[in-house]
Amino acid sequence: MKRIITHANPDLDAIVSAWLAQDFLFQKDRSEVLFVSRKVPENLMRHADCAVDVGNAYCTENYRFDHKPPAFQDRNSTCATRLIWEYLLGIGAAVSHLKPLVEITYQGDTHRNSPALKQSRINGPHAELTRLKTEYRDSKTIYQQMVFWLRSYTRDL
Ligand SMILES: [Mn+2]
Repeated sequence: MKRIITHANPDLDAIVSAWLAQDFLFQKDRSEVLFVSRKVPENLMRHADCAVDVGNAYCTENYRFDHKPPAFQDRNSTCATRLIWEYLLGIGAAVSHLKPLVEITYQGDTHRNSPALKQSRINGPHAELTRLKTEYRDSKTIYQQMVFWLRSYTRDL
């Protein structure tokens, strides 16, 4: 069982990057996502097969995909979702159609603004995550529901 870690109370960047790890990086391997404190305990970090949007490290060989310092000086220069997506593109995974999702996730994570982001907050992934957070408290449940939604949403991209 591969273990992916990200932060508790996940935002869209944490959710999409963890989902990319599950469905496209580990695909045939069974994997689970653990939601941990943003200050990741050392032993959890060491034993994770992949870390997204936590850990402050960017190292593709170890599947560490965080965009916060010291990994990147400016955390807004990229996001965890974009980092793992670019890595997957590089190894030939079938993820190029996910570019619009990666773009709005990045814009939302870095407080940019665009018509696509506004639309996402109306009826796209941002809206769905906000809705799920009013319905559920538990990170794991919110994540699982969001994964179902993402799988069907990205079928039409
Ligand atoms: Mn992020």
